[in-house]
Amino acid sequence: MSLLAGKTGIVFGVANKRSIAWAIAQAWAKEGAKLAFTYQGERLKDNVEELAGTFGADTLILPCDVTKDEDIARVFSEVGAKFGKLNLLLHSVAFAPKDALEGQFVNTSREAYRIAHDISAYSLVALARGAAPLMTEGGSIVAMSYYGAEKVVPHYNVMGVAKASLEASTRYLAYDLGPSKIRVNCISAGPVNTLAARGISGFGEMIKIYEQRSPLKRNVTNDELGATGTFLASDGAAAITGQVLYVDCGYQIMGM
Ligand code: NAD
Ligand code: 0WE
Repeated sequence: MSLLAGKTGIVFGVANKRSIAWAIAQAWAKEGAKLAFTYQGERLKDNVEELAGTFGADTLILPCDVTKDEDIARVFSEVGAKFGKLNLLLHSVAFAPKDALEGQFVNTSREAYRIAHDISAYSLVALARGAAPLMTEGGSIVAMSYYGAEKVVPHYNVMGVAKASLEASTRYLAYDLGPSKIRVNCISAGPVNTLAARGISGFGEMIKIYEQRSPLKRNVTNDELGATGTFLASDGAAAITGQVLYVDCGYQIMGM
């Protein structure tokens, strides 16, 4: 039962083995998808080559800073040359300058606001536009969001506003690309202890709060995010587009 046999995909956002992107990539590969990977810069090259290399020496691994149009263009040109077509795209990329996640939201600088939105939200639009011409059989685009998009999570600040933009962009992209049978959805994940979460003061407390208050009384696992990623990529989700799926042990339904 290989759900993604014959499908090709590209994964943006692997930094290390804890990355949500790596969990979803492994799940996609296990179901038979053939994957290409990108990494943000030289700093992460060795990490990604070591991880993605486990799928075979001929795995396509390319640098891509999502703030650079020329990087994005080169990635899709090389993916087109290698695969001929594309079925799946994972967007698992976010960044805001550290100081914007520490003080008050009211003090967000114009530059921090711009950077957070460029990397964390606009990049989905740019990647979808690059991928669409290769998604000749239709496709599934999946992006990662967080509850701070809809409710105030102290210190998430400008990232919450950028995630709201990511989720709205998901709906507009779903509308534009629907006629081409390209679906676009977000997974809104509960907190996961990754590189992007480490060093965030109070993150440990947040994990405990989910354990206490979520209906399932625990936190989401990377494997569960992989499984939802596989579902959204598969034909089982053929009629699901423009949605935000909460993979958070039910935390989002609670009023208190
Ligand atoms: P991570 O640090 O492993 O992944 C973040 C990725 O973003 C890294 O691979 C980094 O290289 C990439 N990135 C940042 N700037 C980039 C740029 N300019 N160009 C290309 N890539 C760039 O952390 P993660 O927790 O796996 O985060 C992945 C996604 O999941 C993010 O969108 C994040 O907001 C989302 N998310 C995380 C959590 C959590 O608690 N960890 C919860 C919900 C959603
Ligand atoms: O999306 C995220 C984190 C994304 C992120 C993390 C960093 C840390 C290092 C974006 N930019 C940066 N910039 C850095 O310099 N999450 C969902 C995880 C997260 O981050 C929080 C959270 C949660 C949850 C920040 C404050 C409060 C809660």
